[in-house]
Amino acid sequence: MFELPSYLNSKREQINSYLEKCFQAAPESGRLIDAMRYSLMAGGKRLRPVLCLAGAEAVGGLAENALPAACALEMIHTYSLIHDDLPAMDNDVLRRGKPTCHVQFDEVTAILAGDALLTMAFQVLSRAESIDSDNHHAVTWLKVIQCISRAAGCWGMVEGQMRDIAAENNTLSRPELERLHALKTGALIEAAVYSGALLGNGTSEQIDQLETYAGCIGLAFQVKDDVLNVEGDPVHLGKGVGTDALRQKSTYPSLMGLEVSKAFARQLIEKALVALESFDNRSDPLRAIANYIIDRKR
Ligand code: GRG
Repeated sequence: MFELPSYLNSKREQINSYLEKCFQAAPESGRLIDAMRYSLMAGGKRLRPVLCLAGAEAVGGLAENALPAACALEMIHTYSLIHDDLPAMDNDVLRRGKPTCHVQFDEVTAILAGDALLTMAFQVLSRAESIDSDNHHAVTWLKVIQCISRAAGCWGMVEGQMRDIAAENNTLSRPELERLHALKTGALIEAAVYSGALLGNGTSEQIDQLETYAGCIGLAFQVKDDVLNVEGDPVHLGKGVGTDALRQKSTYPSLMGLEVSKAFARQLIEKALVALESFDNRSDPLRAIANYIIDRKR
């Protein structure tokens, strides 16, 4: 039977050692690199890179071929957390169970560490080593770069963040909230599964199904995040709770209540599992991750 904890451990090891390698290649050492490594290696769940590797495996490809994309996604995600925690945005002091980057270092260093992680992601994505002699892989990598850059920027996460900030002290309608989250959190999660499937040489039918899967788990992830912000344990979460209510943010629990939010997240996961029905047991990790997203405590 498939065991998610050992799968997650082995994939996290692979991801962490690749991330370490990226830093060994860095020409400089010092405060900027220290701040980048501090946040990147602070013990996140590695959900996006694991999804990328699992996406490659689900379509019959090798996880290893998707490692640069997986690690680039984690760099982009970490940059977004560093910037999100800044005084100008959420002004949070705790992240991944540790002082946030600007608290540990200072604001200027945190801004630059975020900028440098975002840039490093594209350096890793465009590595010449990933390209074969007939350039077939170059086309695939260009598609991956296109999809990840769309998801990270004004077609995705950054626009979602802008809407999130604009929505403070305002009540959003459910479609507005759904769109905000699809951009802020969903886009990068979708890009993770999609780029993994591309690098695993998935067929267009497989990729279509995986896009449905990813859309559902991306939203479920956010609904669960909102639920954890109401009833989670700060020790497990490694960050504060109750902050959404304090900031008067529109969230799923504030819009539809806690129990309805949990039922909604469960429905989304069921829909995600239906999208995987035509896949064989190589997609078991994706199935297990879908359930983990709503059962998680952090
Ligand atoms: C600053 C451009 C910019 C974007 C920030 C993603 C984001 C946009 C902000 C994070 C704020 C937040 C709490 C969003 C809710 C969902 C989310 C992304 C949670 C953090 O992701 P996890 O749970 O974190 O995967 P770890 O630490 O495990 O990687």
